[in-house]
Amino acid sequence: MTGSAWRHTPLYVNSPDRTSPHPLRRQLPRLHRAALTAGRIFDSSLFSPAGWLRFKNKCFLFKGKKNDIKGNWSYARDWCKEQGGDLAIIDDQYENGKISRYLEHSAWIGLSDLLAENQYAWSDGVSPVLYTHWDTNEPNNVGGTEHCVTMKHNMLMSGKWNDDACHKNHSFVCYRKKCQ
Ligand SMILES: [Ca+2]
Ligand SMILES: [Ca+2]
Repeated sequence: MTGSAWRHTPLYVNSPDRTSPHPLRRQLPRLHRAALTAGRIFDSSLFSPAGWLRFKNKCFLFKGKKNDIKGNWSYARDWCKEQGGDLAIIDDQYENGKISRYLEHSAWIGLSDLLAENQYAWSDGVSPVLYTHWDTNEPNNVGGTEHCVTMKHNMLMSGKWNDDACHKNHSFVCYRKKCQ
């Protein structure tokens, strides 16, 4: 049955006293249980309704695919904060690997050495740097102007980190604790 047929099917037919439910009416409890079950599966699966992806206890959102917005590092951080999160904080190889598989372009993450050269810190100001995954010869602070970090993605590889100039527009990855 199509969705519109479902909406327009009366639940009571040919029953003047409305005590004889339409056959569909008898299916409602089962349909309702199925919907609830589907909801639970949906909630605990990778995709949340708003597009956040759950990897263990964190949720990540990927911006900048195809015609989606891109931005410089500050814009990206502000955008993530408006969503109740921050730029992605990556604490281990598992998270790095999962994120790298969803990238379509190199993307900003929350790491920078904006406050002090070569003293890398996460943009929330408190999370310790537990893990890094620098590409070969990175971070190299080219021209003394590279203070924000991307996770690289290209035809050959995905997932290695590079310090880049913060004013460049890139895709970006947000994170937050709750998916919804
Ligand atoms: Ca730097
Ligand atoms: Ca670099």
